[in-house]
Parts: sequence; C-alpha cells; structure tokens
Amino acid sequence: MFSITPSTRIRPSPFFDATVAEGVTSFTVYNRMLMPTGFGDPEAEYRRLLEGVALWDVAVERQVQIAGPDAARLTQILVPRDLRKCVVGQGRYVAMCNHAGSLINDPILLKLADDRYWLSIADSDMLFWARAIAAERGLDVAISEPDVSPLAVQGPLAEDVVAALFGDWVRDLRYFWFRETEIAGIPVAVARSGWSKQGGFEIYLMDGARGSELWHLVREAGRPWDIGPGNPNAVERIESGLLSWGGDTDDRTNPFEVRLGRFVDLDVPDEVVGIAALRRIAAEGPVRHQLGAVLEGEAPLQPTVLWSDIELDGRKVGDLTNCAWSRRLGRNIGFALVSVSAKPGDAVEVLIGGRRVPAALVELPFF
Ligand code: THG
Repeated sequence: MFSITPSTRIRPSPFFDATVAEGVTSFTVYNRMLMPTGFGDPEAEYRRLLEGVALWDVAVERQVQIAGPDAARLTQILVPRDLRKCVVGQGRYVAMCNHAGSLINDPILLKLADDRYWLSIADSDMLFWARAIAAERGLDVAISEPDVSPLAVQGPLAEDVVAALFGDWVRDLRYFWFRETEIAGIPVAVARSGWSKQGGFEIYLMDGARGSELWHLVREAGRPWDIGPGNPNAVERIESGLLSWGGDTDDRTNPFEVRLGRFVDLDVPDEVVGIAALRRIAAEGPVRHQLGAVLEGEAPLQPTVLWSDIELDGRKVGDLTNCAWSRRLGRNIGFALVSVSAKPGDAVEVLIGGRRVPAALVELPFF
C-alpha cells in the first residue's frame, strides 16, 4: 500500500483525529480535503444507516459564503432557482450551472440573513467561480470560505439522538431548514439534511478547533441508540437515487438530464448565469436522461470507477455512471445516463470488466 504525503494543499477536517480514533480505513479526496469512506465493516455501516444511526465526517462539504449589500442579488445570479420566497433559516437544493447550462455543482443553499448566504458545495471550486462572477458584474459582496464544517447524523434514529443533544425543537425542523445554536459553548447550526434518504441532520460546526469535542458529544448522546461511525454510503445513495456531482455528471450534463429539472425555474431574471441556455434546452428537450439499471447476476461485481458503455441493439446509447451491489435487491444496480431513445423496460447490455452484462432499464429511484 501507499500513503498520502502531508501537504498544506490537503486541508485537515476538524473531525480527522476523531475518525482516526474510530478506526477509519479509507479516504477519498474531495474539495482538497480527505473524507472518510469506510471504517472496515461495510455491511455493519450499511445496516447502521438503514436501521440505526451513524455519524459522518462531511467537513468536505465546504461553505462558500456570500455576504454584503449585493449578496441576495449575486446568489440569485449564481442559481437558476427562484429564491424570492426563500426565508432566513431555510435551505434549498440548487443546481449551479455555467453559461452553457451545464451543471457545475449541486449545493445546498442556506440563507443565514437577508445579506448572507452559504452555498454548501459538492466537489468543485465554487469559491473562484462566485468571486469571478461577482467581479465581472461589479457587485458589492464579500466572498469567503468560513470556518464551517458539517457533521452528519444519519439514519432512522438520528432524530432521537439530535433531539437528546439539542432539544425537541429539532423534531419540528423542515427538510433543509436550520437553526443557529450552541452546544457546550460550541457554535453550530443544526439542519435537517444529509446525503441519504434514511432521514437525519447535519450539525455545521462553526469552530474548527472543536471538532473532536463535538464528535464525542454526539457519540455520547447517541450511545443509547448504538450510534457508530459511517460515511456517505455509496450503496444507499444509489438505491435512493441521489446524484453525485462529478461522479454521475460530465462536462456537458445539464440539470434536466439528471432529474434536477424541478429545481430549475425558467422565469428567473435574465441575468442568472446559464438561464438562456437552460430555456433553450428545456424548449428543445434534453438529449439524455437518467434511469436506473438492474444488472443480471446474483454476485457482487467489482466496483469500477470508470463509466461503462451501455448498448441497446448493439449500439452505444449512454453510460453506466456508477454501480453497487444492492443488498436489498440482491442485484448490482447503477445509474444509466442514456439517450432519451432508451426507455424504462428496455433490455440493454453493459460493457463492464471486459464482459457484456445484460441489464434492464428502470425508473429512479430504486427505493
Ligand atoms: N451536505 C451538505 N452539503 C452538501 C452535501 C451534503 N453539498 C453537496 C452535496 N452534498 C449536495 N448533494 C445533495 C443531493 C441531494 C440531496 C442532498 C444533497 C437530497 N435530495 C433530496 C432528493 O433528491 O430526493 C431532496 C431534494 C429536495 O426535494 O429538495 O437530499 O450532503 N451540507
């Protein structure tokens, strides 16, 4: 095995020491940070997410803060979703696009004040993008990456744990809504959020020096519910149909192709980046769409990090963009980004690991 050379370019998560103490066994790189991807027992980690409660270091979901007199205007310019009704304390899932209408990130937007927003970003450099657009448009804003690091508590028992820590008010939080508060003097924001469909919360730590302390507070509060470590779960998110930007998207993927059309409002102002292209794509109809694929065979396939060709009647119609063994279905499943000529119910072949594997196209999500 090899190791990763320490560097100031690979920034530490405030929860790094805690995850090492928990026995983390693998990491990925995301937003120039390390994110845990396993704690040595994938089956237990999956079961904990589906039946119990798990604690995830998702500090890599960095915040791009937009503050100042023109913050509301710039945020709307960056996001093709109508934000006029978005109130302080509310979060929304948004599809950031470039001028061609291609998806460049899919953050959760949090409105902290009328003149202050966070974009909680996926794995691409939206800090540079936001600053460039602000400068080109001559807007009066301050754009920064604040000291804010989400810690996710996910699973059906997450609400009990978070309520034990913060109080029963968390039970009334609506999806993506949040409240700023503190726990043992540690400043945090608590949101109902997270990259799973098993329910849960994210605790946004606002003091990077206190990561271990916060991790242990949640760990102790979760003891009665047998909380344990985990990470964004590749199997569950595929079963649930959640998008991984950069994994399931390429350089020309637009929101309509990957089921994010419902987060695009075509009547936002003309100054919104990409809106002209998105209106044109919506009028013409997208070329590709995202379906599920259920592969034949009852043994787990070796996971692949590359997209696999999908053929229909011997002709390439698109790509399998991910693949995982679904314990619940007893099949290998994945997302198919395919020509709109390929429909649910079609029998296709996936070229994977040097083999042609028969597969059926289905609607997403699987669950
Ligand atoms: N946590 C935080 N920030 C993030 C992520 C996170 N930023 C990047 C990335 N993950 C954002 N990706 C998603 C994708 C989907 C959802 C959440 C984060 C999600 N979607 C639901 C769905 O598609 O069914 C609900 C969407 C809705 O109806 O509004 O939950 O994990 N802090």
